[in-house]
Amino acid sequence: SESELTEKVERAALALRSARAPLFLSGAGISAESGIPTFRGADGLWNNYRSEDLATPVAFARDPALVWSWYNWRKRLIAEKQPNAAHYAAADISRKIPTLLAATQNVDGFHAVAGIENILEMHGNIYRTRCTACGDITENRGDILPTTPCATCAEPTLRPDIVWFGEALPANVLQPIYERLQICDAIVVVGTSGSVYPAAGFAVEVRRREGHVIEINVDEGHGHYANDIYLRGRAGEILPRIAE
Ligand code: BJW
Repeated sequence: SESELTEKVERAALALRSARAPLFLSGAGISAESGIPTFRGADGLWNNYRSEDLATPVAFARDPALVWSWYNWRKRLIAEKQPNAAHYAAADISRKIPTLLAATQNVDGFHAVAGIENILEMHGNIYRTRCTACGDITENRGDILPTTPCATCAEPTLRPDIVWFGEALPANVLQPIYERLQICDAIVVVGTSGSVYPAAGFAVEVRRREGHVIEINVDEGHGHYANDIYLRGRAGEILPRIAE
């Protein structure tokens, strides 16, 4: 009911404000209201595309043109859309709670556009390319072909600067998160199915330490544990209420 939700929003805001080492984690669901498809669920990308054909190093080695056409399509889609109320609320919360460490699994860059400071992009960014020959990372907003040359070396071997299945997450992103998890007493988890590691393990770790797990998701099947504050609903409606 509405009064139950209001009570939970207040508890969540209090838990966050009084936390010593708060952590924020978002997933594809936070961008759903911007019109960006999620991966899993009813309209999820993985219903029409096989992740193992597109989001693995093996897939890219086998058919770089196919992988690039998928990423070019997603780049164009994201370029037409904007951050929504949830991204702005997250930026608001991070301004009000300067100790908050914020991380996202999303590659759309919307958190940064909405003005959050220092968002840790765990799975990379769709507007960057990485040269497989020299490692050069460049902002690259246009369409890429397998023959598009790298600016710093002759090799035409640009890949998306994105973390695929089986690849390690960047250490400079993971290290501050793992340090935070050792002392984290409240985590806000927004719009993620919790099916991809290591991000899926963060709430588990905070629970183990008996911290608060504040979770926002439209789906049922979340928030079954003692210290959980489960807010079922759309991120764009609930997160702004926590930010108030
Ligand atoms: C709303 C909403 C609204 C909708 N409001 N909510 C077995 C056990 C443990 C681990 C493994 C294992 N087998 C394999 C692994 C490892 C693997 C993994 O976890 N696999 C699982 C599938 C089991 N992980 C990896 O490989 C990672 N790397 C790694 O582990 O490295 C180890 C290593 C160490 C040293 C050397 C070498 C290796 C890398 C993972 C990379 C993930 N990459 C992807 C795609 C690339 C990015 C891109 O192209 O965009 O990242 S997969 C895809 O899933 C994408 C996402 O970031 C990620 C997570 O998805 P997310 O964000 O949770 O989205 P959805 O769609 O799943 O959920 C959306 C949610 O929102 C739903 O719950 C909705 O209800 C909700 N929602 N609308 C609120 N309006």
